[in-house]
Amino acid sequence: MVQRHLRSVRTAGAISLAVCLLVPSVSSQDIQRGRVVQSQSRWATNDYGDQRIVTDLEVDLPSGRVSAQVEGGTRDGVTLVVSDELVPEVGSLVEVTSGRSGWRVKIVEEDFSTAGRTWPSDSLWVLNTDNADGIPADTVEQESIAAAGAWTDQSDASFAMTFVGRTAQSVQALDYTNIVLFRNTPSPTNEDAVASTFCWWTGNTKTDCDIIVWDGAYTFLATTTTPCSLKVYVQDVLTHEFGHYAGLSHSTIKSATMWSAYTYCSKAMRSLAADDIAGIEFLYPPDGEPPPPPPPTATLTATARTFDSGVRSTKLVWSGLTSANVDLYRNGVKIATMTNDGSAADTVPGAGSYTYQQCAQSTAVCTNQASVTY
Ligand SMILES: [Ca+2]
Ligand SMILES: [Ca+2]
Ligand SMILES: [Zn+2]
Repeated sequence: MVQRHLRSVRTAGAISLAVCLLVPSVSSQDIQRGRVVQSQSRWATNDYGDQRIVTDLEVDLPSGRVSAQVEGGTRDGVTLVVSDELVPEVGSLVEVTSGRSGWRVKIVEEDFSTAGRTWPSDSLWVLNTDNADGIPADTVEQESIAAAGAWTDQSDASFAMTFVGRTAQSVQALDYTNIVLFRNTPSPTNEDAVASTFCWWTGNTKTDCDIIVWDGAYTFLATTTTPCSLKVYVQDVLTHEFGHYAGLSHSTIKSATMWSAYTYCSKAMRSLAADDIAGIEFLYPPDGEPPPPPPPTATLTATARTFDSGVRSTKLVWSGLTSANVDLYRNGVKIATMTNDGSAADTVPGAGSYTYQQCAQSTAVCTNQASVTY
């Protein structure tokens, strides 16, 4: 499978950045191919106090050499990757396209749909619900949980990203706390970005992923908010970003959640495509055995009958138990063991309420409880 990596690069040494979820999609005009000829990473901190590794690049193109900075890289044995895109290394083949905010560089990479880095176990994350578009905190929380849960609920991957609480923290850093937050600015390095996922790892093991929604660049909506025009449904964007968080890169399949462009007002990304499911199950193979089918539901009905003689006799009808014999319980006390033939009668000692249950003999496999009153 072909893998697409998008980056935005401004010329002449200005800042550039890995790009996620461009709106609109990158134009195909004025594409030039070239190779990275220099790549040098360093630590940096931006105006928000965010920890960064920044890589200075030079790219040889047919039209000349382009200098740029890319957010992400490896320094002092630590790697930062933005939106799980690979960091351009010397020799990387890239495509450069003119874009609204300058130049974009797409690394030409083929034959895999993930970066191969995974979490060693289920990953916990916290949420800062503060946003500038008036989405209620409870709604932000609910839709964030749904976005993370999509990767578990819609696949058989043996992995979960679990919400553990809210936070007031608003700085993205390698602090072993995975945070989802809104920032009321555009991305400082790419005005087109809708959201970005910043991940750190050592070896092939992820250690920290932070998701930033660029609240200052777009208007975000809750699912139930309509009408929508030139706006972004936050659950869909977060579902895409949690795909990066899990370890997926962009897909070349346009219908996939991990496609790199969001279409305004679309609610499609919250539903995983087969390609997304294949990707997450590649990273986190399903457990060997499928879960056992649930036992058939056993049911019991009880009917109160009072005969002319004054005898009160409860008619019991049940089904769904597979044992030869069944134990009949009345008000929680076993009163008889009988053949499992599906019907019986119980004469009660007097007026009152009686609750019945049939269980497979000497087990806790039981029908529902059924009550009668005389
Ligand atoms: Ca963090
Ligand atoms: Ca906004
Ligand atoms: Zn992305």
